[in-house]
Amino acid sequence: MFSIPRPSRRHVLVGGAVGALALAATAVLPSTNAMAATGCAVTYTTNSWQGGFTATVTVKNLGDPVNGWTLGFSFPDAGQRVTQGWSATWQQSGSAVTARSMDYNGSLGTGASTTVGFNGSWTGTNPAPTAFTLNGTACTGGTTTPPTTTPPPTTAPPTPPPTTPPPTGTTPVAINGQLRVCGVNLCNRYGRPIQLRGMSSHGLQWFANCYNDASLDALANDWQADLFRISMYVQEQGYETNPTGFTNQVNTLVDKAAARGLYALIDFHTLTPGDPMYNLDRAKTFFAAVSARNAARNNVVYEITNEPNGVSWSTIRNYAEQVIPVIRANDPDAVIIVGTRGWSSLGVSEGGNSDEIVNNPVRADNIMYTFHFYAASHKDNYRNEVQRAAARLPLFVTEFGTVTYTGDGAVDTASSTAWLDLLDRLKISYANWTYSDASEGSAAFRPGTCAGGSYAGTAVLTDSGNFMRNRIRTPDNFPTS
Ligand code: IDC
Repeated sequence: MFSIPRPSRRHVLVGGAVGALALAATAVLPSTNAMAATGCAVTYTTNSWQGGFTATVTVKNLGDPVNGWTLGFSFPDAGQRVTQGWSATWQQSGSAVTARSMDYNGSLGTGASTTVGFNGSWTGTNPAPTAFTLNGTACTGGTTTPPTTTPPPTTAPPTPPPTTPPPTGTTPVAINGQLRVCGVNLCNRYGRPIQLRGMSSHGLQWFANCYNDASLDALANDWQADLFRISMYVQEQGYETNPTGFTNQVNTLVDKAAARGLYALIDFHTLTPGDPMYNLDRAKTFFAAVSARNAARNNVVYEITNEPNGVSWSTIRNYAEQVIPVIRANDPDAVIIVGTRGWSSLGVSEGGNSDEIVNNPVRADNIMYTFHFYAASHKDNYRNEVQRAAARLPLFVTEFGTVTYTGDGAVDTASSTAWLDLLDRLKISYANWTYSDASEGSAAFRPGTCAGGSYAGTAVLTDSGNFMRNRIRTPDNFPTS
């Protein structure tokens, strides 16, 4: 499913050849050290479409450690512009571009690499830059330790990959592209209803070590998932303790999802307190940042509040009508998902039902409503309400468990199967709680898996993980016309 490249235009430049970059290590080492080894490798990859592109630039330090760096390059075409950068401070003057390191990625040890990126626009042509500098020093390629090193090899640059991409890619995002709500469904770029199936992270503040290239490779390739929900708690040592750090962590995971053709669901994981208004200012700040940063991406879906509880629908609606415009200002076409009353039970867990939403919908387009369930706790009366609501409201199951609402206990196979059969039939998208190795029944991985670093296959899975992997791995049904 993932063997064919996405329909993007890739430029890969490797150090020692065109695009290699020199690290001016002497600028940051003690001035007596004039013998610092310098050198690095750069990979510059673009994903381009008419008028726009996303560039991902990975810098690998092949020389001595540096602490603080400025990357420089020039666009070959005068119409190329950086519109929004991340993981560095980006500036453009004429065709010259600079990216200055941030506090958290300025230190690069020998052999270490860091990835930065930007969204850009272009008018004429969109070629990749061919020369880079770091801290003002032109790239010479490879590792250089003056004055005793041998010159860099003069081998020919590697053959670039073909510049004509295949007509279609096979990842979920390559096939479906920008999503939008049509009627009560989630539709793909062909305007056809689809169902996305995937997994939710656990709290990023606790399980950051579970979300990395290897685990997301397993999610995309072994699980063949479509969707990764990025659960950023706001309280419980989450976002409120370090807004910049958590925002960056979310953005990094959006990039990792995008690199694998997975949709990324950005979950502003409010839980306690249950009143979303408690976090309104934080939500505006957070969503302004992530929507500006990811506006040009087509794989992002925004979930603005996880599980409101103990508050009226009108309060939730009021919150939504304040947060949605913040996102729309930057990212007008993204799908946005609104939590519902009673821990996103459409009101059922607090004695209500979906009529309160149907009668007073959020006044915004291209939105969906959240429904959550835990299969061992929530059964026929909840299923009946979902079936009833699904005829009138676009629903997205952004979180559910195969176990009880505590997140623990045994898998309820019968109820979980009944739920997922229903969601499949109604083409309701879902994300399962959790893609983590938490010591609780809802976690997909056995405790200790994330420290081990190997995620594919069934040996690392719990009962819930096995059940979910089997459900998610079955072929998708994505119409392409
Ligand atoms: C649970 C976690 C658990 C954590 C607890 C409090 O599984 O490890 O201690 O949150 O943060 C939800 C929430 C989700 C809960 C989950 C299971 O969205 O945060 O996770 N649940 O209790 N709603 C219903 C169940």
